[in-house]
This record gives sequence, structure tokens and C-alpha cells, in this order.
Amino acid sequence: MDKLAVYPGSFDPITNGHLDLMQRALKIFDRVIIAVASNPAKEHLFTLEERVRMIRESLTEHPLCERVTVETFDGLLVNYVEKKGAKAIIRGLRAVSDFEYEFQMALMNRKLCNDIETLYLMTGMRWIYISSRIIKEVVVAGGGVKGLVPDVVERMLNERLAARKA
Ligand code: COD
Repeated sequence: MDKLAVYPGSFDPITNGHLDLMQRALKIFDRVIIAVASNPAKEHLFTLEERVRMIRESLTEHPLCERVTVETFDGLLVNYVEKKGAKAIIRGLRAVSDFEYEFQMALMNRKLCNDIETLYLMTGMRWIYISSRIIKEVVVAGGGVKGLVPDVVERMLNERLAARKA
């Protein structure tokens, strides 16, 4: 049986930091599902379909893409992970500031389902300061994010923000 992990997130939008983490997870697991949370209560710049499309497009030429699938989920993450038959959730840590939220989430998920472990991976140094939020903030303020996000994301961000200004 192959080892499967779920990498969940909002991915609004996916960044090179997210992709770095996925690549690290694939050193440990045979397959990774990138699970995009629907979470309609949260405000997103991109729709669920757009977020999924950007991830799939970012992966098309990726050497490890055959071991990755992109899906959506709603409701409780642990229910989705159990349904998929995975035993691990992958999350990323960049700085101490991530810790409190991640710690709470991991313990709540363990309380909800004791069979699933959360595994934290450190991102590569190049991506340590990147988050989806800061990428959006820079683009809104007119800055460039080339090299920090996949090309499709850079294009979509510029299109979306240009459409807002029009
Ligand atoms: N380098 C490495 N990792 C990074 C980087 C980077 N530059 N940027 C982000 N990451 C990591 C984050 O630390 C995180 O671990 C992961 O990538 C995804 O990040 P986001 O911001 O896209 O995702 P979140 O934090 O919004 O995802 C939250 C969930 C959707 C997973 C959560 O809300 C959830 O599980 N919702 C479902 C409902 C549920 O079950 N709730 C109970 C959980 S306690």
C-alpha cells in the first residue's frame, strides 16, 4: 500500500512556498493530495475553481506531478482525510508566528480524530517570508511577484487586480 498524505489549505493563491513544501512531502510520501478548502465563510480573492485550476496548471510541467492530485473539500478536514484513507496531514512552518495557530489546529484535529497525525515541514529559506496574503498585498500596491509564485498565478493576480481597477 502506498503512503498517502493530505496537504490542506486555502491556497488563495498557491505560492512557490506551497510548492516547495509539497516537494518535501513527496520525499516521505508516495502520493500527496493538495486539498483546497471550500470554506465559503472565508473571503477569498479567487474562487474555489480558480484556485484549483491555478494549482493544476502550476503542476503540469512539474517532475513530480504524477504523484500529486488536486481536490477540494468542505466540512471537517479530518473527515476528508479519513475518507481518503490517509494517515497524515502536511502543514508548513515558516516562523514562530505560525506556531500558535498550527499547534491549535493540530491538537484540535487530533481531538477530533486520534488516528491522523499532523506533520510539520520547514519551508526552504528562499520562501520563508512568503504567504498568499503578502503576495496579494504586494500586487495590490503595484509591486511585482515574479519568481515567488508560479507564472499562471502571477498572470491571474495581475488580471484580477486590473479588472478591479477598471
Ligand atoms: N512556505 C511553506 N509553507 C507555507 C508557505 C511558505 N511560504 N506559505 C504557506 N505555507 C503553509 C502554511 O503554513 C500552511 O501550513 C499551508 O501552507 C497552507 O497555507 P494556507 O494559508 O493556504 O492555508 P490555511 O492556513 O488557510 O488552511 C487552513 C485549513 C483550510 C486547512 C483549515 O482552516 C481547515 O482545516 N478547514 C477545514 C475545517 C476544519 O476541519 N477545521 C478544524 C481545523 S482545527
